[in-house]
Amino acid sequence: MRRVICLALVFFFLQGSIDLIQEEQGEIKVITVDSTNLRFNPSTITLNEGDSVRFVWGGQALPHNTVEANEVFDSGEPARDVNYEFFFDYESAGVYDYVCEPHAAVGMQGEITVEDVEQVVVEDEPEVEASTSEGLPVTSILVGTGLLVGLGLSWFFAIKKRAI
Ligand SMILES: [Cu+2]
Repeated sequence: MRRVICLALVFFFLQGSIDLIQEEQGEIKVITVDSTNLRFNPSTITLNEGDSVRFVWGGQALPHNTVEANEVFDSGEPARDVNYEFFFDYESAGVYDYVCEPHAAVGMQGEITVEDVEQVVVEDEPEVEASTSEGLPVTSILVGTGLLVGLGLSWFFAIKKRAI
């Protein structure tokens, strides 16, 4: 009976570990071009690691783009219609300055501050393929360890019972 309880506890613990690996979906913050046609709106934003920024405009009188100072992101050639999204992963905390290349000289620029987010288990965003191929060995190790712990506890209780 004790062995069954031990194994049940071990599996409960394992289930908890697996649940922690689930990731939250970040927010998407939208940046457009304001009515002057030469400014980003808003030009300064703060977001968290795991969030995305989306640059969206359509039917503009002048073509625009968005290029980060260190080429972290780049929407490509200036265009009157743009829908460009960039994801800030869990190692991206920092400040990102960007410009619209054709209008940088007249101050069409902005700044994105990405704040650090504590992550309990996962450090990198796992790729879809990697999670299925690497997920199995990790689970096997956890189950193996769990079984050993369960057997150890059963043995401990058996010894204890005999001692009484
Ligand atoms: Cu521009």
